[in-house]
Amino acid sequence: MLTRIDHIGIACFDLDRTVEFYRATYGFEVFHSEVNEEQGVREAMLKINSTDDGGASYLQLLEPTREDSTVAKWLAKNGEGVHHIAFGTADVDAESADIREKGVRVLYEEPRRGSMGSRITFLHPKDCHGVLTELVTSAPVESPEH
Ligand code: CMX
Ligand code: CO
Repeated sequence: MLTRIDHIGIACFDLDRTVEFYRATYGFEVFHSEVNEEQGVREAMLKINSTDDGGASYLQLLEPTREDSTVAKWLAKNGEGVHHIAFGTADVDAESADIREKGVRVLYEEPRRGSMGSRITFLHPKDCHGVLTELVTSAPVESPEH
């Protein structure tokens, strides 16, 4: 089951300036930032709200780290803007298998590492009415030690 909007991915040329726009305009603060070399992005996650499945919804601001990355290619073609949407699920493996059976191309054989230790995969935008769609299972919340 897909239970929340996990994030909206927004491609930008300058992460620091874009973070500052979201802070100054809306008051959103950076919850987490990291570089994901496999995906070729430097990213900032701005937490917007918690969700009733125990997760949260974020904006994911993305700046490419290399010219041959998917986000760099997309920015060169389209300029800045909304790059993808991501749905949250407790079981990205099961969701991927179900959706693949429906004839939608799931881009990865096995989910890969996403923000904050999550596991992610993508659905091809050409099979999703033009929307690059990501599926996310968050890393388990560490339980306090007893
Ligand atoms: N949204 C909608 N359509 C898109 C798109 C996007 N983000 N990216 C590409 N497309 C469309 C293109 O417009 C193009 O359509 P036309 O043929 O009609 O022009 C078609 O898809 C092929 O595009 P392309 O520029 O040739 O790009 P590629 O096929 O090389 O790559 C894709 C497209 C989806 C396979 C690639 O972007 C991908 O693997 N994405 C998943 C990984 C990713 O996006 N990582 C960055 C985010 C990381 C994170 O969220 O953590
Ligand atoms: Co994403």
